[in-house]
Amino acid sequence: MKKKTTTRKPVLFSNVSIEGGFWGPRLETNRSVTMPIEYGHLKKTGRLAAWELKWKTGDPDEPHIFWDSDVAKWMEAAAYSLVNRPDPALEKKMDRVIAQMEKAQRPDGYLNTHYIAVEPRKRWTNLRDCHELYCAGHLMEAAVAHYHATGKRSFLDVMCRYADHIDKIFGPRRGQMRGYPGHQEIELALVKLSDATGEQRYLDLAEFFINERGRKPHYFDKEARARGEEKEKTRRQNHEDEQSHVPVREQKEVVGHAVRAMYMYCGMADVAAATGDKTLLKACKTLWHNVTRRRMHVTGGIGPTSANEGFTTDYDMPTENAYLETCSAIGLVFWANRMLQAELDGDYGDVMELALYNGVLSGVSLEGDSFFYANPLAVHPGMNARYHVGPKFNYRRSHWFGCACCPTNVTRLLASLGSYIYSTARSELCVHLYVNGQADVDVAGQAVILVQQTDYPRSERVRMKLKTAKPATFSLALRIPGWCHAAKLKVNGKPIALKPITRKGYARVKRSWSSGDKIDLLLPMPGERIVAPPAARQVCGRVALKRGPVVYCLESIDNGEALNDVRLPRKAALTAKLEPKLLGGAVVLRATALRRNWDKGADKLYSDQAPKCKKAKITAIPYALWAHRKPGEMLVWIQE
Ligand code: FUB
Ligand code: ZN
Repeated sequence: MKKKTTTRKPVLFSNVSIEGGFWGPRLETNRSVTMPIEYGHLKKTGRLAAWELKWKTGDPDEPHIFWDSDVAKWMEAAAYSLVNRPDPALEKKMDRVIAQMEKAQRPDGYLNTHYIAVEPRKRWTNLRDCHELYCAGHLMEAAVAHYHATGKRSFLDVMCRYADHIDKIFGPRRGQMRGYPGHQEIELALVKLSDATGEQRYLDLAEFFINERGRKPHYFDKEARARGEEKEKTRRQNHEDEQSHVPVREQKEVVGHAVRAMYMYCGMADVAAATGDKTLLKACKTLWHNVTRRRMHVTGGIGPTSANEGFTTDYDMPTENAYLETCSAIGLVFWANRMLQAELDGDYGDVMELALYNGVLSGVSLEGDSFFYANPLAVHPGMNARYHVGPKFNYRRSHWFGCACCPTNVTRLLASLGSYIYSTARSELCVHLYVNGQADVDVAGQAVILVQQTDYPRSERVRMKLKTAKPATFSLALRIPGWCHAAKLKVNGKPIALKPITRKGYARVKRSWSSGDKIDLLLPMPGERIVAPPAARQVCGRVALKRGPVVYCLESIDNGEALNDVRLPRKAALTAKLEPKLLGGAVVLRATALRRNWDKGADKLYSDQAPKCKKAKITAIPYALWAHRKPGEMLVWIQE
């Protein structure tokens, strides 16, 4: 389809610097600690050596079907990091990996370490499960990032050859395969590749993959028969796991594997933006509504069960067993940012921010060296140690995983965080996130610098300053978060009434802006209680504590054991205090709650006596910061 672009575009991280404040130190840790550590893991586990194609049957470290994606996500993060912080040694390291990839590429353009080294005769025989197109997509994203960062075409050319090969194999023409990925990812990557190269075929291929999905006769059934597989009598049979149960425009509920779903919706939003296809955008909005109104956890985590790493039913909100993979919260951030460009609606910004500060950030430690895969909302270490076997479900962060999708995913998101803060349209500059730093943008035909000074979300105050060579008339659209009920705005010290200028969560201040103009935004964020609907039976009758976008939890190191015994009376005041020395500087919430006097000595399990309660002080910390001290219990949903 003919190319058509939406008018709103994110300001890319290359034009945004983030320093100090809440994010500066986290991003520095990401660059200087996490990235090198991850490179070490990629090396140690054989993921880098896999590209040498020396593996033989019987050797250790058999290249796994999605190892290529781990290396790719690391390469993408490294490329982003080169933009704002040139690093010749890192660039050389990347060049070496790229040279290895180029050498590994087959003459026809094919490139996948597992299928070249381990199952050379089985290329493209199991699209449903085997991740070839998924790995290709991650490599394409990395190549585009590397090209933008360095201007070098080395990686991009490799991936264009691979994309050309895939474009020959797949498509609607006679002799082509009408397949599509079991794990979506290549769709959004092909749109990026098309943007970077101007090659329309890549966009058309992304559109093909999206349009073909779920058509009957079902491709995955056909290929399963060709593999000689019996028809499976499992949930796989209905193809919800990989969101191919019906064509994408007919999908009304988010189902199946959560990361696959998120990446698919990103691809749909991208194709919709690039082609102007309103039916795809409409499908995205329907799915958005379903996930955010019925299937999203209070932390912005999604996909509650490990059974399919994904969605279950409406309002299913487990706590101790909640899976909520870090990657799926990351996928939600990616998708929300795309939806924001399609439509300036604070709903998207609110969810993006919620997932970022909670479901995503919990995935990496403050020190940057360990990670959560699952992000449950309650933990009892005794229970976890015994029954939630393996590092995915854990009460402390792991240094790495056999299935290591999450660590490098967080790294690439944080390394490009600048791209999620602003957008520009012809005469509009939008601010979605409040982050200390500076953006250099073009708006209304003028170069404008916007400086943000803030310690948000620890602080409620955001000061912005503008610099322009000459006055420029444009509208500054500021997200007024949905959780904020008493926002206040001043421009050059003069209060501006927000109600008349706020629509769908964005306050638009239109005027002629001059250098030195100051904007002060106050976003009061008292500690508050969040309740869930009765249908969310696992958490109903409980409250989650929240301050601004930050969700809180109790840990036993602050509150003693048996956290489920804590009851928080509705009237108990919540006080917020910044503790500069705690967990890198955290605002804690304190309250006087109640605890039951349970007769531990009684030799029986149950009691027919109403429990007597005594007062107990509680301290809650930001959820993303749990599991940094002595292991113990953790609880988000507190009994009221
Ligand atoms: O399958 C590749 C990645 O590993 C998925 O995105 C994650 O959910 C994990 O299964
Ligand atoms: Zn993951």
